[in-house]
Amino acid sequence: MHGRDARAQSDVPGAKAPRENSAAATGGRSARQTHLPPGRAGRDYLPIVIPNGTKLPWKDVGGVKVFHLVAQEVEHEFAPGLKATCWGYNGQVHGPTIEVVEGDRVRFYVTNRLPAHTTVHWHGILLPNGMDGVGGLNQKAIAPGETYRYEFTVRQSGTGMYHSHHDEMTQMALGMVGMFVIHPRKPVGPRVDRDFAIMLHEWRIDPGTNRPDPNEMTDFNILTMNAKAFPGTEPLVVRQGERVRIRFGNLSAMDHHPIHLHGYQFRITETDGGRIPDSAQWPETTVLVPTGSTRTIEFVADEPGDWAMHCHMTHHVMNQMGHDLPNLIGVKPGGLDAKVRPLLPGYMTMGQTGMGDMGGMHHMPVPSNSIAMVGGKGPYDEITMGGMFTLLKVRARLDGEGDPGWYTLPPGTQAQLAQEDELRRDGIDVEAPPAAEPGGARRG
Ligand SMILES: [Cu+2]
Repeated sequence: MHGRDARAQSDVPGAKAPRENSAAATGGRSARQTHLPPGRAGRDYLPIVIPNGTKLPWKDVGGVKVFHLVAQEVEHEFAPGLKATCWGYNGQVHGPTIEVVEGDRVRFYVTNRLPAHTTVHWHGILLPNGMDGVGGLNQKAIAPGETYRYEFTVRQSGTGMYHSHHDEMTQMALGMVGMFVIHPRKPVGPRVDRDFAIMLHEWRIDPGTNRPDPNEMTDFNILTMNAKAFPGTEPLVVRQGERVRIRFGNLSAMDHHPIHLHGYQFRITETDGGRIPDSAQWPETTVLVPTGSTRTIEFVADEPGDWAMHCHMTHHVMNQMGHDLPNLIGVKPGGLDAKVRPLLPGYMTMGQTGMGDMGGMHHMPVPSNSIAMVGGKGPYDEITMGGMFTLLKVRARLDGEGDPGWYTLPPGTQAQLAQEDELRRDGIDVEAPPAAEPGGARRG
């Protein structure tokens, strides 16, 4: 017996992992004797929550979890005002999340309703070679109209993904990706109260067009969490004191995404290679999710409020931003606008103070089927963010599972316009700020 068999056996109590070349591994009769009964929500695991997302249903057929995945064209809304014709699964972009339990026997029927061939690769999932889904290498590609069957026993726990592995560049750029969450059969690590999954992705959708452009290599202009760009993203809602897990997957074409959570320190507890031993976890406030990877974080939500969570690449929190703009910061247009208007009615020079005024609330007109570069409605002002941005809403009390609305700040805990008497009291002269001290020289 080699090491891989030994590990798989110890990971799945009571389940004998099939060797790669055994009848079990190739879907033969003995395979059905090696798996465990289908894991059930509530009894075997806490179901995950997918903001803006869906799950793929299954049925129990003789102790096997049977799924049906349909690859097809999907009309998808990225945020109010922006729709595009994408490719996805079962009417969803991205595909519905697959949620199973270690030791489950799973059977996926994959029907291709696209105009092109496709396959499904189960990314990060340990399985027999012939089930790996690389078109041409492990199987014939699934022709339009055909239905293929994939079947294997799940012998790990953690967070994986699935995606097309035929003409990846086109099909993944059009949305053909999804999460594949596997709960452990026996609990691992501290019990969590909330378990979220978020897929990160990037797209090129030129204003006024209605199909993502798969040929784009560098200049992506729609950055999404579960295929939504802010202000289309749904918040993560938790009760104060709960232990929270967030699983991030990234199948962006070209970019890694450093996801920053405000207000908290967390630990990175899992990669797609499995659980990180407690002794090897370290604290972070930003988790880098490389493309082709998953990262899982955990923390106790002990501080109430509305906390921002977003990619920290600043161009990834913009919507449909063109990057070949001249730099207008500090430019004084003078009489320019008046001179240009006879040629371009309604012309107005913009961007002299940045992009903060490009939001939807400042009645900037945008082309049809496009969204403002930034801007969601906040309780105090416009939130000048877009793209890969969402909120963690932590509340002492929750009524139901829905969005609890905006957080009511306790009196005296919010940044305010400074008052004259405060400035006087603290010796602040706004016209004569103190000179900065040298940082490198020894003082005194
Ligand atoms: Cu990013």
